[in-house]
Amino acid sequence: MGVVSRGFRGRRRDDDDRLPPGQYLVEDFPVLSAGPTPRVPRERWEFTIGTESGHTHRWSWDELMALPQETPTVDLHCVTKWSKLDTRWQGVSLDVLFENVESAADHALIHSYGGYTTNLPVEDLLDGKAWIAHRFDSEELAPQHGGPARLLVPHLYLWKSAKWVRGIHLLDEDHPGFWETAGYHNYGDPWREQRYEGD
Ligand SMILES: Nc1nc2c(c(=O)[nH]1)N[C@H]1C(S)=C(S)[C@@H](COP(=O)(O)O)O[C@H]1N2
Ligand SMILES: [Mo]
Repeated sequence: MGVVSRGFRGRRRDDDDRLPPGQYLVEDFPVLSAGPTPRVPRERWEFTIGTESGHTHRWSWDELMALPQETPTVDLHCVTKWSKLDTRWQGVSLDVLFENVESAADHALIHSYGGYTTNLPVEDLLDGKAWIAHRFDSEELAPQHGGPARLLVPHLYLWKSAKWVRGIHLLDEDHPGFWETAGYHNYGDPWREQRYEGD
C-alpha cells in the first residue's frame, strides 16, 4: 500500500541502525584534543613498535608510504556522543606493520607526539581492525585531526584512535592510558556503551 519514499527516509533508517546507543549523528568533523596540536615534520616523523623483549621496529615517513595502502570507509563514535558515518581514510593496516614483529604480548599502549597515551588489547589492532591513517577524504590528514598520522581503531570509541601517533609499546600487563586513568572505560566498545569505568 502507498508509495514508499526512497531516499531520505530509507537512508535515515539505515543510518539509525549504524548509530550505537546514546549517540547522535554529525555531518561536520569536531576536533577534540586534550592539549596543543604538536607539529611533526614528516622528515623527522617516525613510528615504532616496541616489543616486550625490548626490540624496537622503526618506520620513517617514506618507509610508511612505501607499504601497501588501504582506503577504509568507517563510522566514528566519540564518547562525547557524536558519531560520523562513512568517513574515508587512507593508511597502512596494523597487520602489515606487525608482520615481522615477534611478540606474545596481549596488551598495547599507544603513545603520541605530545604525550597522549591510550591502551587496548593487541588483538583489537589486528585482523583488519586498525590502521595508521595519514589521509582523510583524499587529502593529507590535517594537523588538528592527528596529521601527519593517527591511529584509526573505529570499532572502539574515538579516544582510542590516538592522533599524532608515534608508537606502540607491546606489554605483558595492561597499562591504562591518559583517559583510561581519568575514569574512562578501559576497553570502550560503543555498542556496549562502555563510556566510563564501571559501565
Ligand atoms: N594525541 C591525541 N589523540 C587523541 C586525543 C588527544 O587529545 N590527543 N583525543 C582523543 C579523543 S577524546 C577523540 S574524540 C578523538 C578526536 O579526534 P578528532 O579531533 O579528529 O575528531 O581523538 C582522540 N585522540
Ligand atoms: Mo573523545
